[in-house]
Amino acid sequence: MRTYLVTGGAGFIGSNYIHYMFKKYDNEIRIINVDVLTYAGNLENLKDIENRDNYTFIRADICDKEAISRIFEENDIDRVVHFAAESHVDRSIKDPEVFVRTNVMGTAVMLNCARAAWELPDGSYKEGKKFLHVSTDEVYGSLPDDENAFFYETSPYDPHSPYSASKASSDMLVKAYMDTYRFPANITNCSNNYGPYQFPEKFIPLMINNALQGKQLPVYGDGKNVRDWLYVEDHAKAIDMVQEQGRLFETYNIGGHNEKQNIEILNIILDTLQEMLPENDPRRKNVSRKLITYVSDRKGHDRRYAIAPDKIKKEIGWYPETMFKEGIKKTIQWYFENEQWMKNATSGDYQKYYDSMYKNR
Ligand code: NAD
Ligand code: TDX
Repeated sequence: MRTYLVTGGAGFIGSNYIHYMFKKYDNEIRIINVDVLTYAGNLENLKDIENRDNYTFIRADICDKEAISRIFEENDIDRVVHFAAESHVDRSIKDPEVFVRTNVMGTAVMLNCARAAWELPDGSYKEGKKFLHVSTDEVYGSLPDDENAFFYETSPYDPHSPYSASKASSDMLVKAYMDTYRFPANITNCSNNYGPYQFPEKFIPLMINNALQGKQLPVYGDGKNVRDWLYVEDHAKAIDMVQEQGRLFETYNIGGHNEKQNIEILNIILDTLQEMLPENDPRRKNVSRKLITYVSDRKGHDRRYAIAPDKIKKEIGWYPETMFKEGIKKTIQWYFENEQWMKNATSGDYQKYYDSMYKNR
C-alpha cells in the first residue's frame, strides 16, 4: 500500500485532493495529512473522511524540522504532495515575512527531511519515492492583453508579489535539489483554482458570499485583469497523473484554457446566482449588479495569466474536463448547501482581516 504525506491537506486544494484520492484509490492508499491549521486550514473540510483507517491527521508546522523528520522516521512515506503554503496575494502585500518563512523555509525542511529519509549511501534513492511540489503560474509574472501570449514551462520566472516571489524561490529550491542531488521530484505550476472549500478571501467565494448578503462587490482596478480558472478537481486529477505518469525531474503547467476578466467572472456569478436561487428565497433580492464597486487596485497587480497546458496534454493525456459554466454551478451549489461552513469561515479572525483589507479602499 502506497503511503502519501500530504502537506496543507486542510486547505482548499489539499482537502479537495484528499477527497479525490480516496474516491479514486479507496483503501489502496494511506494518507497522512500534515497541517498546522492556520486561518486557512479547516478540518471541517475533511470531516467525512476523518474516521477512515487509512487516513491520519498530524498537526505540525512544516518549518519544524524535528516534527517533520519524526513523521518520516515513523512512517515509510512513498509520495510527498506538498501543498502547504501561505497562498493569498493580498496578505503577502501586507505581511511578506510569513510567506518567506512558510513557503521558502518550509519547503526547504520538507525537501531535507524527504531526502534524508529516501537517499541511499551511494546517492541513489529508495525505489519509487517521489516528491511533488505544488506551485503556481504566478511565478511567470504577467502577460500582456494579447490572447496569443501564454505561459510555457520554458517561460522565464518573473514574480511580482511577495507571494509569487516566495513560491518562485520554493520552486528554485526544488530545482536545485533535483540538479544537485538527483532528488526524485516534479513541480506543477497551476492557474487559479475554484470550487468547494475555498476560503472566502479569494475572488470567487468572496463574491458569492457578498452577493448573497447584499454586500458590496469590491473589484480591483478596472476589473479587466485576466485569470485562467480551473475547477479544483481537475487540478487534483492532474497532480495525481503527473506523479504517476509524468517524467521525473520535469515541470508541468496545469491550466484551464478558461481565461476571463474578473468583471466577466463576476457577471457570470451574479447571473448564475439569479438562475439558481429559488423564486421564494429571500437572498434573491440581494443579488444585484448595483453591488459592484470599483475599488483601488492591488499593488503590483499582474494583468493577465494564461497557461498553455500543451505539455501535460501531450505527455500525460490530462486536459481540463469541467467547463466553467458547469464548474461555477457546482461551486455555487456547494456554497448553498454549506452555509454553516461559510459562517464559520467568515467569523472571528477572517472578519477582522476583511475589515482591515477593505476599510480604506
Ligand atoms: P490554502 O491557503 O487554502 O491552504 C493552505 C494550507 O496550508 C492550510 O490548510 C494551512 O493551514 C496550511 N499551512 C500553512 N502554513 C503551514 C505551515 N507552516 N505548516 C503546515 N501547514 C501550513 O491554499 P490553497 O489555495 O489550497 O493552495 C495550496 C497550494 O496550491 C499552495 O502551495 C498554493 O501556492 C498552490 N496554488 C494555489 C492556487 C489557487 O488558485 N488557490 C493555484 C495554483 C497553486
Ligand atoms: O476582492 C477582490 N477583488 C478583486 O478584484 C479580490 C480578493 C480579488 N480581486 C481580483 C484580483 C485578481 O485579479 O481577482 C483576481 C483573483 O484574485 P485572487 O482570488 O486573490 O487570486 P490571485 O491573486 O489571482 O491568486 C490565486 O491564483 C493563483 C491564488 O490565491 C494563488 O494562491 C494562486 O497561486
